[in-house]
Amino acid sequence: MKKIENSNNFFLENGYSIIEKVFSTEYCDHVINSANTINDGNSDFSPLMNPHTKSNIFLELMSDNKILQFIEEYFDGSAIGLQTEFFFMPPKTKGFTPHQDNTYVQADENSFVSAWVALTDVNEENGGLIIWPKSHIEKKLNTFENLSYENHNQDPNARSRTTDIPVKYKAYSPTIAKGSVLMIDSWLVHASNNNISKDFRHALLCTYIKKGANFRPGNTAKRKSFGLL
Ligand SMILES: O=C(O)CCC(=O)C(=O)O
Repeated sequence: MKKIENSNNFFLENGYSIIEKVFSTEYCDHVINSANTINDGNSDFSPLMNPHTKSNIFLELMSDNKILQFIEEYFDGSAIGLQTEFFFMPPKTKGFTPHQDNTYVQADENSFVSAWVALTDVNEENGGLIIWPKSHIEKKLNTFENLSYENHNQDPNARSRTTDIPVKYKAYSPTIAKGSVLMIDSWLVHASNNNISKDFRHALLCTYIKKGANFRPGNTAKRKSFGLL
């Protein structure tokens, strides 16, 4: 395993890391307002795919120095953007089933990472993420069809399959403060809780690829790499 002399060691060992308070409350609210403007009063709150193509604020957020420093140290090279997805997650929305992002992206090893930005305080009740620390060590795990397929206001691929997780890995549902960022290894198994609260759970998923690395564009996400600011 690659040795890095700082906080990235925790990420390498555990497959995740939380960068606390990267964005202010005001900035998070500004991002949410921009997403609401793009959604234009629509009563369908399915996630917005690639909102960075509609408003520069998403590209600006994604180009944050603290996040980029973390990622470029991990890549040992330059990072470029791959995808953004904004989640409204209104009350009663079901969460994602357990998955590994690289099952879909099929990127080269150590060349792809996700930054999941909490735009509201998140917890087990309101749709916060569930992670299986250290499960990234397994690389690609088997998946199977999820029979209780239901995904109103959700990504079309959120609940169609699930992952066979070895029992030695234990689920952990971190509380994440508004403006903090969960960094996710491309093979870390993760999911999200159902939102059983009375509030929307806003979050922005940003994915990054190492410059020059291979990846699969995908039929729903339509990934196309792009430069950061
Ligand atoms: O925001 C969520 O509920 C889950 C997002 C996620 O896991 C993903 O897009 O890979």
